[in-house]
Amino acid sequence: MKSKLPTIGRRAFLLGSGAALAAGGLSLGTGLLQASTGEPIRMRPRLTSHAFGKPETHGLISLRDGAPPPVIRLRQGVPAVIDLTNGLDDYTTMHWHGIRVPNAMDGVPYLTQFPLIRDETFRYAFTPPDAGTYWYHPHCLTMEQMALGLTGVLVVEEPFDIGFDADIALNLKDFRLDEDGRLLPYFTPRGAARTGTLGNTPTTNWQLDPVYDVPAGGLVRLRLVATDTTRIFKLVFPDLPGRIIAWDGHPVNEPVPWPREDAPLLLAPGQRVDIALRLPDDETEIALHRLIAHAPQPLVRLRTTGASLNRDLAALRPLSENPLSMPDLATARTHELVFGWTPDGDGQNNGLCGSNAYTFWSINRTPWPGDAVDTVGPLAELSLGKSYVLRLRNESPNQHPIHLHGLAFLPIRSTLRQLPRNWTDTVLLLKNEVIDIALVADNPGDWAFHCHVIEHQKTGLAGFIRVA
Ligand SMILES: [Cu+2]
Repeated sequence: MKSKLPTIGRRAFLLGSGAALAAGGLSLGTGLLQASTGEPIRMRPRLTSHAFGKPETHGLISLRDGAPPPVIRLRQGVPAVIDLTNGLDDYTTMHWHGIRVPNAMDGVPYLTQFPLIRDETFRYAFTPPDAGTYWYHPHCLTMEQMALGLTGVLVVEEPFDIGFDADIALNLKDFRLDEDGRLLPYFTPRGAARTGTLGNTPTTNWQLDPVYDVPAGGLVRLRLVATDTTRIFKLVFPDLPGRIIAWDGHPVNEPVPWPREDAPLLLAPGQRVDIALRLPDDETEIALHRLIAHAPQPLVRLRTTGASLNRDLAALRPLSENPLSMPDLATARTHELVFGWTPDGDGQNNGLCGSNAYTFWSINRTPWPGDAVDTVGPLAELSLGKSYVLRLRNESPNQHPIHLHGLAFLPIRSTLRQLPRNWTDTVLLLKNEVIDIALVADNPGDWAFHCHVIEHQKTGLAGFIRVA
């Protein structure tokens, strides 16, 4: 028999944004939201302030005052209702990254809904088909609102208990601040035309060096979510018994190597990785690291407390399979999509949802000029229920995490490396790499398809794919 903490004790270790879950329910104040009683979850983006080890930074955006957007917990197969009320003077919408929602719930301005003006409410109602780790962020004024903090983790719980003693969501994001805590420009034309404008203040759940208490000898699930607008994280995990259990929400089909300092794991904007870790038996401190200019820097520290729970990784139940359709490669038609640097394009010169007057990037030689456009049609038209291969060809010397809304896909081959065939919604294209991805077009609608380096997205590296 495996040893377990009593229910309340186990739940007390469910951490979101650094706040513990109160016995008897979840509420906004604890940093967790859950659709449990059929009551809608209410979200209201608003301006707030927070201190990142410096004088307070003003002009941030969150759903809470002085704290990061909360972790939302939904249940697989259970309907969720989220009312978004815009508390900002600017337009906004919300997108549920990686969740296979109905198209009208996808939160993409002009493509699936009109953006909200101040105090306007939009009801998002969907039933998450897949368990796993996802996240949410606005899709209008994406650059500004995400850079200012509006990115949150969304957990879809499995229908049964996997057997962890603690479950911690880690929202990885850099801010760009001066010495007095003032916000520096997060969008620069120079950055947008190259790697992007990197932040200088690395945070996890908006904290510089968070430490969480975890039970000694216990099994912890860590959900790492790259919500930064630019940074491709290089992750190093501690030399402890553990394994990567899910990639971009879905249980892994093929093992992903445990990353070490000489071979870090790349986690690009939009991507998630879930790990299971067996904690040391004694009271000590362990850390997960990210490499910054080859130097390891802790992104979270875990302090083991209490008598050892003596748990065994083998006692964990396997994650439940998500209901995904396996593409039929024998009948799949191929569409090629070329990502390139196409300088000096004209953008949509009206600023709608943060559109720029110029573009640098293109898909199939066509720069996406801005959010409210009707001059550019779909990049590909897929027949509902059919299998496809999308050949993603990076003709630029920069890396691009390419994200497709509404559908999950499998990478099936790369010109540069061996890629595990794990389900994903965001695949990192290395410089000059070509990756074939395969999918079944089983969710109808116009699905946004773009680079998740937001400066690239907002200067042309975007478009949509139609499934009908
Ligand atoms: Cu890009």
